[in-house]
Amino acid sequence: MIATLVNTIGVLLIIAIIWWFWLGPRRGAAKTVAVSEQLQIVVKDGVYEPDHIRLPSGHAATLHFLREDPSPCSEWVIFPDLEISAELALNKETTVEIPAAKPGKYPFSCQMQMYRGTLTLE
Ligand SMILES: [Cu+2]
Repeated sequence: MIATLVNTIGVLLIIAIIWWFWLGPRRGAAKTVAVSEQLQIVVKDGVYEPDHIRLPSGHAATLHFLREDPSPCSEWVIFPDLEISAELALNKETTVEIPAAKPGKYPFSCQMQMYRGTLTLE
């Protein structure tokens, strides 16, 4: 009886964790940000802020990541489709060069995909 209860709680906990990190409502601002010379992305509390970035395609750009989250989870930012990964310094701005690329959606994330964002080139 107790074992069943413990198992049930364990399963519910796992579902809650999965929901929170992968399936739940996006906690990041879903706003789209226009291109600016100095676009800063703050890495904090499980989200990139902003997490949707729009840039003109065919132009190289520089993103400025400010990581305020000390957890190792947030240490790397990865753009798999652009073959970019960058180690983010804590409480310091790290610049990430985005090469000129074709229009499209380029997701980016930390290495465990808990932090997630989308770069749209258009
Ligand atoms: Cu992570």
